[in-house]
Amino acid sequence: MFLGLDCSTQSLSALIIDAREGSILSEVSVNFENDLPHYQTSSGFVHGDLPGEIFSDPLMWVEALDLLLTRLVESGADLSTIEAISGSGQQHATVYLNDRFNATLENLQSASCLKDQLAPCLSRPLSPIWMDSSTAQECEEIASAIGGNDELCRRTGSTATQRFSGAQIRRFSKLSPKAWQDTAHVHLNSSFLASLLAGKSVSIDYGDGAGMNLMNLKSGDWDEEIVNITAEGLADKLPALKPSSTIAGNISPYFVEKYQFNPEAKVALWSGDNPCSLVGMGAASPGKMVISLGTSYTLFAAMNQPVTDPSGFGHVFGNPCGGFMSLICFSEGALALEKLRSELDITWNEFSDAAMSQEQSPIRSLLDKQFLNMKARGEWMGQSPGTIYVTGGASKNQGICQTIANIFESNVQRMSTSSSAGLGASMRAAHATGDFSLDDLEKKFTVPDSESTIAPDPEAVKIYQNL
Ligand code: XUL
Repeated sequence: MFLGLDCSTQSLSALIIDAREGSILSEVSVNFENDLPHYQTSSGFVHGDLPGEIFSDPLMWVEALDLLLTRLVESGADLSTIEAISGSGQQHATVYLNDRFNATLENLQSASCLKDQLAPCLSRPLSPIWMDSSTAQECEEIASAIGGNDELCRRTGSTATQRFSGAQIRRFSKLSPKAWQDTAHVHLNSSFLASLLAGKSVSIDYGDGAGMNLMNLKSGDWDEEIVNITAEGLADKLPALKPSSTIAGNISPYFVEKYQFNPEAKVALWSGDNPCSLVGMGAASPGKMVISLGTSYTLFAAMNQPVTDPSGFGHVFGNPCGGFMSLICFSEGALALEKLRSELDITWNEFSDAAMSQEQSPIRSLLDKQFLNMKARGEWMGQSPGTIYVTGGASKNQGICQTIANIFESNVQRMSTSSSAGLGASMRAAHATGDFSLDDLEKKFTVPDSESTIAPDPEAVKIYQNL
């Protein structure tokens, strides 16, 4: 049995798989806003005082971990059967810890809770998360110091990006120099939570590490020059970078005593949610493309080589199964659909019917623009996938899937899982033990919805080719 945890913006979830049988045994979740109301978040985050600032409280994630494991045990899950654990974290969020972090993790007391023991270790009470856009100035400073965005993108896979950790770290070091001095470790959401499980400060993996504007894609190590430009003293505060399949160690005695884990259970490094989704969607080997139609749309695919986007919109991250992956984020894609639907005062079924027709309408026009734009923005990846896997709320909509098939000239297939990041994390845990091949895990767990294949319509394809 393998446990995958997923710390998203809104919730912390657990998924247990039986990798031999190919079944999902338990799924439990803690919703930050509803289950931990004392953090006063809306959907798991709070706005800061300054424009663009968006934070989460790392202690909320810590408290959620105890609550989640309590719920798992209450639901009847036998945690002594878990052989390995891994996890998926919302990308880019940074956690700032002082020099008490390691000693605290080594001496965790199961009679107390994680939150009370970790509270004195934070050198910054809040974590800026991926929704934060307060760092335009820091992005400019970093890019110009390294010789421009093209150079930064060539080395790290992305131009200077406001939500990425590098710019966030620089801003903190400038605005709070004293607290920056007290910071001994800068972790990501993913590596922070993995550290709690392993009872020591663990490495950052290539998948999530590449979302920091600090990792050199070619060497797989921190880019010394960029690290030094980003913030004074940062080099000493960053954990090492390691492949995502690294086993960090055995689970901390805290979890053995409190939740009856097997003391031999392994903790594999966590990764970012998009890299984990790549695995959970069965797309970790090149040739498949995933379009996730959540609140914001994302387009991602595995790549053998770190090809970068010359126009600077796309990103390159580490693929947790080796090689690289591309990612392009389209902000608020599904929100635009919802706005149009409510303005037209129609149901989703009526929306889908209009989307199936090639006749001009505001719906046709919006969808065409969204997905022609997506296709154009993704061209640098040089992929012509035979199949595009779709997931997320709007993927239920037949008209939207047909539009994607027509524009990309590919078959579109819906995936049944709604928790691809958590599933990917549990598959990664199984894969990291060396007992299961990726192929075997994909065949067992990443099966498209039966009869969900949507083929391109040749007449519509012709129209789009002209566009
Ligand atoms: C990716 C990104 C988001 C977060 C969501 O770059 O910012 O997809 O990972 O959790």
